[in-house]
Amino acid sequence: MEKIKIAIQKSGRLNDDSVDLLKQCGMSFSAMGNKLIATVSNFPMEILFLRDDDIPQYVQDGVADIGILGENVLIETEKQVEISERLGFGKCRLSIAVPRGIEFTGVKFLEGKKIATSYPKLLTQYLTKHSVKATIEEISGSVEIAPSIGLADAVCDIVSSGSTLLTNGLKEVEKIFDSEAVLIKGQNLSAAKLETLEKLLFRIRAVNTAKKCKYVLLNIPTNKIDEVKTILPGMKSPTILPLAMPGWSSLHSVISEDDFWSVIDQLKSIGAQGILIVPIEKMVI
Ligand code: PRT
Ligand code: ZN
Repeated sequence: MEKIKIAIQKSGRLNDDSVDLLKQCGMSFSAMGNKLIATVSNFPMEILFLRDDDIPQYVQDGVADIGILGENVLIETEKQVEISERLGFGKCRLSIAVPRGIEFTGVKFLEGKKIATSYPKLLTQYLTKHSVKATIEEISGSVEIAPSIGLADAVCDIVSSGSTLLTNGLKEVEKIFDSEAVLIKGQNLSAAKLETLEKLLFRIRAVNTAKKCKYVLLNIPTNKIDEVKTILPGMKSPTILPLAMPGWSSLHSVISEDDFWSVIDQLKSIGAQGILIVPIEKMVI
């Protein structure tokens, strides 16, 4: 396998989750201190720590082979790279917000207005799609203060909990883009590097699939097993083992996080006991 270089954020909101994901994939490295490069000792990989905005350019130019960054930044930088995998962390949205006292009547309200943003390309796409003409005031930080200092009528900024908007007297009125961290790759990777990337993606998928599921063990009266199968219809047959106590069986199964609690409630209501719920570390399907 040929060594692959991955660029991740040096510090900021995506750094911890990117480092954690690589560690959960079994990569052994030290990301301590002010280092710009770390070598993985047990996988052909080198890690470059960069500002997120620079990652698409580095991957396009082949300085890094792959990278992890927010899709919002990827789209905004418009570089020739491809998304290999959506990673499920760093979730946020790009939204239009206006001062709380303003009555927002829909996207046409923005006609002729001034909108402050660090995302001029995504905002332009949105305005063009709705045939709205507005002036875009591009600023690189503290976008949320623009209306209160008279710089703009509205903002277009990243929102996660909404508390930044709230403390600045703004309200979110239109979501224009949903973002999460993505793994990108350059367009001219050699076959040997693509092979290494496939190995990494295999591990990432195993880690991320496992995060969405729980392993459940429970005891159930044997005559209820047909009912269990109707409660867990979507999956392959659960494992059922007889217990030493006559009339009872032990059932092992994997349940998706999404319907986890409702499934547990239903299993309890038909007499399940001794329910054990175990996190899954990796899952290969
Ligand atoms: O130094 P570097 O350039 O690498 O980092 P950065 O300062 O440009 O980015 P950083 O670390 O702030 O964010 C990196 C990525 O995290 C972003 O590109 C998004 O993809 C993602 N992300 C997820 C967020 C947020 N959540 C987020 N809440 N990025 C920014 N914010 C900011 C937002 O700009 C606003 O100021 O947080 C504030 C809003 O948060 P709430 O919770 O108050 O709504
Ligand atoms: Zn940045």
